[in-house]
Formats: sequence, C-alpha cells, structure tokens
Amino acid sequence: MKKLLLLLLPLSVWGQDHLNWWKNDRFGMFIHWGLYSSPARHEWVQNRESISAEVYRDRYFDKFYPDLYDPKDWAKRAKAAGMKYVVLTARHHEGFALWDTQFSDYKAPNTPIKMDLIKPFVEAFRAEGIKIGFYFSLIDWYHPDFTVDRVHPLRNNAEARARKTDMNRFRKFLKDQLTELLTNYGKIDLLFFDFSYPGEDGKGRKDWDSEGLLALTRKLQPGIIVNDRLDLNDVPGGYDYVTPEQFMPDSWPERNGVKVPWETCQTFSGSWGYHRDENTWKSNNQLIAMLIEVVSKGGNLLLNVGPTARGTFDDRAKDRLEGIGKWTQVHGRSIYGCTAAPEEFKKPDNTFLTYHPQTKRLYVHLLQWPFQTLYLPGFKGKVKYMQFLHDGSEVQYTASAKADPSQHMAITAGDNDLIVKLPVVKPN
Ligand code: FUL
Repeated sequence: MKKLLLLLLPLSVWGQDHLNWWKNDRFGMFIHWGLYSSPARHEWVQNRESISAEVYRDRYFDKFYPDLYDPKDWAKRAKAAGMKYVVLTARHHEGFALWDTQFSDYKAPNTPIKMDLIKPFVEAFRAEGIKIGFYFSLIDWYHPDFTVDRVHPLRNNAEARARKTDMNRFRKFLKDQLTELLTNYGKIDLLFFDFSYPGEDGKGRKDWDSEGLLALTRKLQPGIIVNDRLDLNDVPGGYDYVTPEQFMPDSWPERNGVKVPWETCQTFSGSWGYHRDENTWKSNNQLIAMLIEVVSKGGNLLLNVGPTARGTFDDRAKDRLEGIGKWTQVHGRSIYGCTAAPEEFKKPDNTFLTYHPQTKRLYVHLLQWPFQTLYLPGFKGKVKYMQFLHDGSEVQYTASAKADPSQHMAITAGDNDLIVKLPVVKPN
C-alpha cells in the first residue's frame, strides 16, 4: 500500500531498561481463547446473557474439544505477520484454565481435549523466537469465593449477592494459579493482568491484593514486564506500561507530565473471543495504518485473534495476518526499533512519522499519494538523503521553491521547507 521515504537525521538517545525488547518489538499478538469460543458471540457472553456458572459449565465445558489445535501453525502465522510477542488468555473472566492447574477442576485437561493447552503453546511460540506473555484475569465468574459485584453475571440476583464468599480464599487461589503459570513454563516475558476495578472502598487493589500479586510476579520472573491493570498506578513500580483498549490515543500518553510506555490492544472486529457473526472486520489497510500510527506516537500494538472452538484461526483472521505480514516484511524497518519522531519534525497532512534513533532514520508514511509534490515543513537543513523504503531508490528534493523555478507549484512552500519530487504514479 503506502510508500515510505527515508531520511537520515541526527542521533537521539535510546533508553536502556527492562522494557527494551518490548519497545523495540512494537507489535504483538493477543489471543483470547476459552470456553467462550463455543457460543462464539463474545467472551463476555456469560455476563451479557446472565448465564449462571452452573449452566455455562453445563453447556460448554464438556463440549470443549479443539481437535484441530496446532500452536505451531499459530506461531508461524504470528511470525509471518511480523508479530514479535504473544499474550495468551491463560484464564479469562469465565474462570476456565487452559493449563493443568492443581487448584481447580475447571481446566482444559478435564475437557474432551484432555490436555494442558499452554505447554505446547509456549514451546511453539518460543521455537519461532516469539516472546511469551500471559493474560491473567482477576475476575472469576466461576469460583465460588469470588464476591458477586457489579460485573458479576448474578449481580442482580439477591440470593447470589447474599451468598457467603471468602475473598481471602479467592486471593490465595489467584496466587496459587499465578505461581503455576510463572514456574511451570520457563521464562515468561510479560504479564497482562485484567482487571482491578474500584471495590466498595474505592480501592479495587485491596480485593485482589494487587501489591502481593505484583511482588509474586516479579519474584518468580525477574525482568518480567507487567501491565497497569492492578490499580497500582500511584505506586512507584506498580506497572510498566499503560493499556489503552480499543482506542488510539491522540498523542503519546502521559502520567504526571511524563510520557509513559504504552500499548493499545485492538480487535479485528469488536469481540476478543471468536465471534462467528460479527461483520465489522477492519481491512488490512486499516490495520497497517493503525500499526504505523501507534509507532508514530511511541507505542506498541497488541492485535487480537480469537481462535475457534476447534482451535483454528478463522479465514478472516488468516487473511488479516497475511496482509499485514506482506507489508511488515518490506516495511518492518520503519516499525521495529522505531518510535515517535523528535518534536522538531512536524508531520505533513496525511502522513505519520516514525523514527529509528540508532540509525538516525526518519520514515515518512504517506497515507495518500500526493500529486507530484510533498512539502516537508521545517525540514530544511535536517536531511542528508531521501529514498523510498520499498525499493531503496533515491527520491529527489529541493531545499526551496526559489532554488528550483521549474517547481511552479512550490511557491506556497516556506523558506525552511523541503519540496520532495514524487512520481505522478505511485510506484509498486
Ligand atoms: C477487558 C476484558 O474485559 C475484555 O474481555 C478483554 O479481555 C480486554 C482485553 O480487556 O478488560
């Protein structure tokens, strides 16, 4: 689709910390997979349709048989798309565990598939060089000790609300399961907790013992990266990055006036879990533009796939992943290791700028093909050379309209602008 121009620029400093690989990699795959892939109408179906845990289990647990599950295929597709890390829902809000937990019988090995689904998953993705992350829900619509509250499917049910629950036991259960995930599968690179919401006391973190969960995580996996959904945003070291969900921030997000590492998580359509009947899928071009825009604002993109109840990626997902992969294969240099351009560079209309600090290269992503001329406002004196990214061919430019009287249309350019000469027809 788009063509890129590449300019050589002065070096800026690249921070060194435990987030380095993640900031460099920029693009990951989210995977939402659980019993909800069977109803195939959103991973919140249990809540949305007020299905009790008993009925939900009755309907979907014994039918869960992903006989076509092939994590090697998933991993190959993620890699071909240009994704460098993966985050799998080890346990979503429904409470069903994909692994062989000793702390619940509500787990994949007890369904007809009779296996720990996480072990081969981790092996397959690691074999492709993809970093491993787990999504871990703090909410549990199955566990009897999880207090019924405003997000529980039975929240309007007086009997359920009156039921005696024990959040102490639930907190211990969370830690036990988390310990399994962080000790039985080797090095885990990232943990995506989801989510702590303000409880009766306005501090949701007390309900989950967020401090305790974070300390356990960092103890078991030193160097792991943790997201911001433990409600510890005011605690130093309480999170590594922020997670705008399903939206694109206007600019690089800040906390207390400081730019924070960020990642937007996004779906292909609306649902995270496999949704058979949703017809609102984003196009390949929209998704590529999304990836570019994210990096141009200094962030990461975690793009979600919801595998089916048989354990496959459906054709629409495969098509999107392949489309993005065709683009990243050629243009990945403008994504990996890149970030927002230094502030002195203002982006022209219909473009995004990404910048690679180590090689001092600025990438101008053209979302629309201009007619013959592109103005780069204020770029004069800052550029050594320009080329297209797709074929490495030189792109010519002049420093000002006056320097090149044949550029009639350039009279609107300012003294500090560069005027780039483009072919009339966008090259392939
Ligand atoms: C939300 C969850 O409730 C959604 O189901 C999904 O997992 C999304 C990434 O986070 O908070």
